Amino acid sequence: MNSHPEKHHAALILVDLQNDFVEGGALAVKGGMEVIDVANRLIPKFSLVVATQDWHPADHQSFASQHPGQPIGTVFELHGLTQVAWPDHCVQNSHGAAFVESLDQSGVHYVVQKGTDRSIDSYSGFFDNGHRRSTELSEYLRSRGIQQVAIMGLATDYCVRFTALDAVAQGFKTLLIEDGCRGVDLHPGDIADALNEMERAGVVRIRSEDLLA
Ligand code: VGL
Ligand code: ZN
Repeated sequence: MNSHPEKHHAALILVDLQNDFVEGGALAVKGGMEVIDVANRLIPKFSLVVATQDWHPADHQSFASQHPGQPIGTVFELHGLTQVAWPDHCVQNSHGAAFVESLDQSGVHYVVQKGTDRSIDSYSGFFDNGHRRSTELSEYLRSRGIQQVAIMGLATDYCVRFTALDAVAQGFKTLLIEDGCRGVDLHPGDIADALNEMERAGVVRIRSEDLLA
């Protein structure tokens, strides 16, 4: 399979390249800052670049702080869905929610904000975790003739994983840029499991060099 995107039908999707997910942030992903250079090298290669932005109200119900006695990293049920209790992160208009300063934001054409409804989490850039509401990202991409997406960002085992799985399910040929991703690995093996799950679903695993050649 040819992993080179056809310039006019491919979009780059940058997942959650925000201060809270890199070193020093509230939900820092190990090595998160290392993927910013990968993003900056890829951005000029795509005619369409989309960035997702985790964008929570301060009282978002995925925050452990909203559930006294619920330690960070533990799992609970939230309105019928399994939910990890996260530290407060990516609060709307906070520094943590802003894109990493060194990211070439001038090359980003469209920002998808997600996780804005306090009652449900939204790992994917396409739908909330219950697939109850769409962000209309699919429609946005299709209306621009996009048939293929290349995805990278943070975190491999959460927002990247669900964005890629939804992209495939929405009918996009979906490439995962592995060296452009870092994961949480709350339980060791979560990152490897996420990569395998994406591959089984039809996601094609590539490296940034494959797109830069
Ligand atoms: C994410 C946990 C909570 C992510 C967002 O970007 O992967 N993970 N919110
Ligand atoms: Zn979040």
